[in-house]
Amino acid sequence: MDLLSYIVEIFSFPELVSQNGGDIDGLVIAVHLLMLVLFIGWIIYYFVALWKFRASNNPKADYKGVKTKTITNSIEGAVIVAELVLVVVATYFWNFYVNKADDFSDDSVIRVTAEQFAWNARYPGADGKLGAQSKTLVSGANPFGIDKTDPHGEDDVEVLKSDIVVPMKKNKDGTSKSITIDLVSKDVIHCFKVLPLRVCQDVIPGMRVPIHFRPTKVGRYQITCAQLCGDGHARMKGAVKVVDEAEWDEWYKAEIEKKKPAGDKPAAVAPSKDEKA
Ligand SMILES: [Cu+2]
Repeated sequence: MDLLSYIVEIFSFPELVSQNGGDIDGLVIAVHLLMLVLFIGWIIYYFVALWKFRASNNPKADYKGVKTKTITNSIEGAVIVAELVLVVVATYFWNFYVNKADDFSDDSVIRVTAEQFAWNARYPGADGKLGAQSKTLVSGANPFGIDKTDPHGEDDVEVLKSDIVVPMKKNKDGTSKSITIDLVSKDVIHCFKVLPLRVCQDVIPGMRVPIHFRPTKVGRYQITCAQLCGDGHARMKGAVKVVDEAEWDEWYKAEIEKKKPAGDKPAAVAPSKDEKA
């Protein structure tokens, strides 16, 4: 019994904590069912061929083979049908997701920068907007290429090589609000893979690739880099920490506070400026 439950467990899907992740699982099941049908079809064909062309029935080998075009036509037909199904289904879903993209409210946008071999996050400050970032500005002093001339960037919160904290907020109808993570890379191609969220997206240098998900359960979920990105690839682990709204507010406030020491000074300096005037 233990063995059976173990077998069931290793063939089951990993924990699901994403509202739309079930669609991915559905697609995986559909592809496997299609493969099962093809597998059974070819096995039947194999045994029919073995039986029909057995040595006792055909003592002399026929080197000319089949002369009719039935087999060739049916195989070509099957290939055309399979391709058509793929193109039609793929186009339908592509169209569906492209047009539905507006539904993602972008309530929380977090920029995640991948580097050899860590994940870094940047959150918008009080203005709710992230400062501009460009690969052309990357230098030793500015590892993430932050555009210092963009005022939106001044109050941004940076969390380096630590858990990427995301809030689990609910809509009035009980559904989860969408989180958008903008993925950028500082150096080479990485891949942001979080199995329980059913997210797996390549992070490509020079591109900003947004991903969307709606977390449904608080917890800490491992990020695996799913692209071989260098000799430290195997240790390029991180975590997405999904927290409830209260914990998020507390965490975010604390991060803003951390930036305060520098921010407090202008307030103290400001009156002296007035005095001068
Ligand atoms: Cu990597």
